[in-house]
Amino acid sequence: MSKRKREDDGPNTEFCNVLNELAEYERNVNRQIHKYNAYRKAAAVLLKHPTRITSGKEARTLPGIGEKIAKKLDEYIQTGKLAKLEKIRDDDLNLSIGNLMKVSGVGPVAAKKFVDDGIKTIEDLKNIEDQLNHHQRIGLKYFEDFEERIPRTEMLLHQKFLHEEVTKVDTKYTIEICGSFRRGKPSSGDIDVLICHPNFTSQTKADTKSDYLKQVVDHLKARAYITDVLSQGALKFMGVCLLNQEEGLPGLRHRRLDIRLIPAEQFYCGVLYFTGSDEFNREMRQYALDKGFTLNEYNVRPLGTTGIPGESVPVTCEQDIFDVIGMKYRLPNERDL
Ligand code: 8DG
Ligand code: CA
Ligand code: CA
Repeated sequence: MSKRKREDDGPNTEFCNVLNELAEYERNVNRQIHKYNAYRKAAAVLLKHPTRITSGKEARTLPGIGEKIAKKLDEYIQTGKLAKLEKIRDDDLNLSIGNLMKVSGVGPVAAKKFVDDGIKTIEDLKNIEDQLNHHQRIGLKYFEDFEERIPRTEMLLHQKFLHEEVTKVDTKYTIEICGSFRRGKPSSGDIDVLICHPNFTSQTKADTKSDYLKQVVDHLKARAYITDVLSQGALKFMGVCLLNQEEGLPGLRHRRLDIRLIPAEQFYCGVLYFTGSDEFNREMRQYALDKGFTLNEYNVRPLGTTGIPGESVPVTCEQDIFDVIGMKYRLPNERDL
């Protein structure tokens, strides 16, 4: 039901999946964001735990796992199932919402509203296209394609194509494909592209900003690589792409493509952030805080005694960021927690 598919197996993955399913239910059906967050946090803690937990009591000793969650874990450990989860899985409302949310552009709020209006299936959605926004229409149009993850072999072809084409626009562009691809995963949900240009920094005036991303997008449209636009601003493009048959393999599918233009001096903090994983980002951010720095997708800054961030520290690669906060460097493929 989750849009994020986990591929990694750890000793507690099974328990994490159970908790994540409960989380989705609380968010999507009950609109209980606090409960959602509590389950998500507990799942993240268990995912990182090095050994398989054997009881709720043991789980209770971990941060973020309280009595209620511990009880559920006990029930699951002892009986191999969870009554609440069985009920949820049979809950038509939950199933319908989860199903509609598979469409790109349909979030939990929209999905719930559709179901309340009697629109419960993908087929139902196709009958009310006029009530969908642009993003949702595109999501529906490529529904089958977007359901498929992108094999790494194809990701490598996108990478080659994008490198070639972006540097044709201007050799000064730097481009990096981030996300799960950069972490070395065997498949990716979408293509997360970051670009920068030395003449575009956070000091660049607003009126000249617009061009650096637009030029790249226009070129990729002209090459018939970009087929649809979901949204486009000066700094962020969200859309759909398709490799040419001659570029790669037969039977290619349309893929979700995001391109972000990052001010040159922020590029490596951006690459670090958009490489993830998001659990790793959270951990690194906390590590930075413990060492007196604040780290985000834009920069890394020292925190003064007053807790107010100072000037951002200049960095010229990802390694620099690790060095600044005194953390041992982790290769992208070591950032899946
Ligand atoms: P996938 O597409 O193969 O399913 O996985 P992914 O590449 O790891 O996930 P993503 O959703 O495409 O996000 C890319 C990276 O962006 C992620 O690895 C880390 C960073 N990121 C966060 N938080 C968030 C967030 O809330 N939304 C998005 N879109 N990205 C986030 O750390
Ligand atoms: Ca991705
Ligand atoms: Ca993405």
